[in-house]
Amino acid sequence: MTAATTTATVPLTAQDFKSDYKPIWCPGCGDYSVLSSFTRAFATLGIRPENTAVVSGIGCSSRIPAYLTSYGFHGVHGRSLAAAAGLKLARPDLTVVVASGDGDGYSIGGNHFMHACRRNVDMTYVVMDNHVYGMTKGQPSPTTEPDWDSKLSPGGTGLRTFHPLVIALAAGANFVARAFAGDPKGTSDMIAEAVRNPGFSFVEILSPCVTFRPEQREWKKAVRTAPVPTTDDPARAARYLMTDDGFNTGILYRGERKPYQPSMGKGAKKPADLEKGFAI
Ligand SMILES: Cc1ncc(C[n+]2csc(CCOP(=O)(O)OP(=O)(O)O)c2C)c(N)n1
Ligand code: SF4
Repeated sequence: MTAATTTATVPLTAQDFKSDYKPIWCPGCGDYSVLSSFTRAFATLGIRPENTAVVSGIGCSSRIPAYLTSYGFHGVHGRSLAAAAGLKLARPDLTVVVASGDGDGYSIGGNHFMHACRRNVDMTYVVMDNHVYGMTKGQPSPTTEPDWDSKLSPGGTGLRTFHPLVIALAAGANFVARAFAGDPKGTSDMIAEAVRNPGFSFVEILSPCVTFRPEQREWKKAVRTAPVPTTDDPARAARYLMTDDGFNTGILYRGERKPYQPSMGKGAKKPADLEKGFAI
């Protein structure tokens, strides 16, 4: 970002949100496109890097904060939502976006996922789902098809898949959407909408891992816009999602739950006072 663009009056472009670090993802990885959707969404929202924090865990997808000029926190595997919730509660003025993968978010972080939906802290959770652990070389994840045959899971796991969108609805997420990395404009619009929506917003992005799941290059032929309008009825959205094939994109649910706000009344400690307790 140039010095001229650091003043609040100058509108920022997507480029202003790109850091000088070059992504090291495999050529063709869907995460490149998701990164562009992040920067495009941030520019559209008119937010500023100094007022934005992107928090992640571990995985190829979780590298995203390093490639952005916003504040970033690349934490431990599966714990991004806990770190992000703490950050948002301590600094409600920041726009907080969390980036994750299906291993990071639904396996080791699965418990945090459900409770983040339930708590409804005002932040946006973006999961790049490639139905595999990419970073650790191709183990099956909770969203891997039961019959996916690979060197590490000969004959497939035989396990039914986790259904992230339905689980998010059942647990109380306030915004539930599915996007496809191959549609960067649609994905950036969806991320921007998710950030605008108060409360916990969840955007699942189908983001192909071309190295361990090369067949996912064909996803572009399977994805389509969901033939149903956005609903404010979680049961209706869940019923639809339970029977779809996982390739319908769009904002499937938008609710009106009030975001969680901790009590700041009499006796409540301010973050600065809490920090004093840890001073060495
Ligand atoms: C506590 C802990 N357990 C396991 C690992 C090893 N590990 C690193 S990334 C990863 C899976 C990442 O998969 P996913 O979230 O789907 O991201 P992708 O690489 O596919 O984007 C695992 C198991 C770790 N870093 N820390
Ligand atoms: S291993 Fe898969 S997810 Fe990781 S960078 Fe390569 S293509 Fe992307």
